[in-house]
Amino acid sequence: MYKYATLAFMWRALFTALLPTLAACTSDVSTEGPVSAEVSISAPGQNELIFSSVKSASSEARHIAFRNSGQGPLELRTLAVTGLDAAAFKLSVPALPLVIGAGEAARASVTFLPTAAGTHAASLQVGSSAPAAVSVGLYGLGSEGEQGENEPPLQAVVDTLGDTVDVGGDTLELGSSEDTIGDEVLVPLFEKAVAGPVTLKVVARYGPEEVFPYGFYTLGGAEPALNEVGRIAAEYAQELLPPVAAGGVTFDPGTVVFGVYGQASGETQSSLDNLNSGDITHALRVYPLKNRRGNLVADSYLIGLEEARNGDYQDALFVLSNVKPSRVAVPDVGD
Ligand SMILES: [Ca+2]
Ligand SMILES: [Ca+2]
Repeated sequence: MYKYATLAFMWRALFTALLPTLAACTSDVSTEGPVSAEVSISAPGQNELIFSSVKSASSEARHIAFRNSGQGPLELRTLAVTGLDAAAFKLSVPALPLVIGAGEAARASVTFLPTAAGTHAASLQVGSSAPAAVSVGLYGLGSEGEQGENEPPLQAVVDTLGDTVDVGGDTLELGSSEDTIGDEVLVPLFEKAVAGPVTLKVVARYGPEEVFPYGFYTLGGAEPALNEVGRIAAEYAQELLPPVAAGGVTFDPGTVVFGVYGQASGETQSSLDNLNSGDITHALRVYPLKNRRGNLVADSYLIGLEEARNGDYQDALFVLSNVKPSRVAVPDVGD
């Protein structure tokens, strides 16, 4: 499963004076217009790639496309990974310099090979004939190994993802008390915030190696009505940004009040504590979502799920968007 990044370059005819041998190709370029270079990737507004891997093992490659959206040739000159953790990111690039024709693209790939556990950060610097400098943030989470004590703490998970949230501790085990910790808020039930679908996306899994179904539930009947939104395959049980194996990431609850659930280790873990009959009562911790710049993301929450009892709350981590806390009194169900 690859995540693509596209670097789009715009330019003006001034540039053609610097490349006289290519001028014949650019005779139709307008001399008007802004000088700009911009990066766009699959997640709009986030010029970054995120990786995870067990230490001393290589992650899957992420591919980057350098797209020339101008009307004449663009010269790609240098690609370099810089920053404190640059050595952990391996770049595979075409021979440079490389001229990219108008409307065409060149591709490179990046893999993450950490030598230590923890959060890693670096930057891919792109040198080209486009006037503005372009860079892509590279973030990786190394883990000691798979399962149990080898897994990364929830705080390292959210730090790598760029969610500037205090989850309530840097250690693997956060405790399973019903008291809020860190930036946690007690929100057992939600409502849709504005028009359009609600998004429920699994952004990390450090849980048992099994298929993980998840979704939302509604109340009113004798039992909660479960509505599956998606599933993550067993092979993606220990990583950031696992692909969805079945189902999707959006649903539309209309005006109905709902909670979030996941199903791990033969139990259902719900955002409403009274519904949890397994080893753990407070199975989901909910945090208002903040982005890498520290700004709150409107109507969005991080939700960490604990499937058993060790209290690491990263067995699954969701981002739930376009919701607000329900004002409906929490019903007396499940006890
Ligand atoms: Ca756990
Ligand atoms: Ca875990």
